[in-house]
Amino acid sequence: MGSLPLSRVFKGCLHAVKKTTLGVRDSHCYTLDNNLLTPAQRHFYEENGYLVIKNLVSDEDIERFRDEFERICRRDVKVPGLLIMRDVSIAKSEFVPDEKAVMKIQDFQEDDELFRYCTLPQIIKYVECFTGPDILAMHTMLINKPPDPGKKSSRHPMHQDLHFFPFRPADLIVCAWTAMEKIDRSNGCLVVLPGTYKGSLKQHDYPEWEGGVNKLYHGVRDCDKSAPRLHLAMEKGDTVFFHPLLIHGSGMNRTDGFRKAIACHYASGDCHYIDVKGTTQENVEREVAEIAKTEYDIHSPVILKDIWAFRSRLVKGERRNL
Ligand SMILES: O=C(O)CCC(=O)C(=O)O
Repeated sequence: MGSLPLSRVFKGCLHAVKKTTLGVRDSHCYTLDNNLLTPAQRHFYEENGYLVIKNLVSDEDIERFRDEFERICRRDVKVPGLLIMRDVSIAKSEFVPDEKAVMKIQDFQEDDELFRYCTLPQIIKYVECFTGPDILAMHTMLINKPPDPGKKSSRHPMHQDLHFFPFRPADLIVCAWTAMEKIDRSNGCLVVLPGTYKGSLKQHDYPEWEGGVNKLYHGVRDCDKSAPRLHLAMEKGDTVFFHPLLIHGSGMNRTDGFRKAIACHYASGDCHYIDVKGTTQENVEREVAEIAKTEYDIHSPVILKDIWAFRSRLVKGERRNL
C-alpha cells in the first residue's frame, strides 16, 4: 500500500465503507480527485456509472481510424492477433473483401495506427480519473454495426462488460467509447441502464433471438425490461466513459449505412487476474477456447487470463500485476 497514491488509498477506503457498512454513499468513491472532472461530472458518474464528454476526438483522427479499418477489411494490412468478426447475417461462405462483411474488429493493440486511439492524450487524461496513473489498454474494438437485414440481429443485447473480463477490481476499469459519426436511435446508439453499475455481476447467456445472435454477444439473463433506460445520442467525436458493471447494449441499425464506434477498455496497473472457474464467467472461457482453436490453431487448454495478458498493452506508468 505504501507506494500507492493517497488518492487511490482514499478511494479504496471509501469504496470499502460503501460496500461493507452503513450503505453510506460518498459522492466520490469511483473517481479520483485530479482536478479534471468538475464536481458535477464526478457526481454524475457516481450516480449513473457513465459520463459523456463532447467533441473529444477530432474529425482528422476519426478519418484516419476509418481509413485504417478499411485497409484491414481489404486485407491490405495484416495485424498480428487481430480478430475480425463477421455479422451473423452474412453467410459464412461469402468472402467480401470490404467493410460490408465485418461487424467488428477486436484486439488491434498491434496496429499502431488504430492503437493511437488508446493513447490519445485527451482520452487518457479522463481515463486516469477512473484508473489512476498506471494504465493498460486491455481490450480494443472497432464496431461496424451493419444495416439490419430486418431480423434485428444488429442489436447488441444488454450486458455488463465485466462478464468478459478475468481481472478486478471493477472500479479500476473503465471503457472509452467514441462515436465515429453521428449516432442516434436510427443507427443503433448505445442504450444504458443508469445506476446499474452499483449492482453485482449478473449471469449472462445468449439471448433467444429469432434472427440470430452474433458471436460472444451474451446478454444479462432475465434483464429487467422495466428498468429506466437511456438512449445515448452522440455526435461524431463524442466519447462516453463507463463502468464495466453498467448494463448497456445497442439498438438495431435501421439505416443503410454502417455505424462505427471505436472503443478501448482500460484497467489500472493495480488490477489483478482472477480465475473464472466455478463462476458465472465460465461460459466466456469455454467460448474463447473455441475461438483460440478455430482462429489461432491453439489446442492446449486456454486460460482466460493468458489471453488477456497477451492482448493487453501498457499505455502509461507501470504494468505491475496484469
Ligand atoms: O457499439 C455497440 O454497439 C456496443 C458495443 C458494446 O457494448 C460492446 O461491444 O461491449
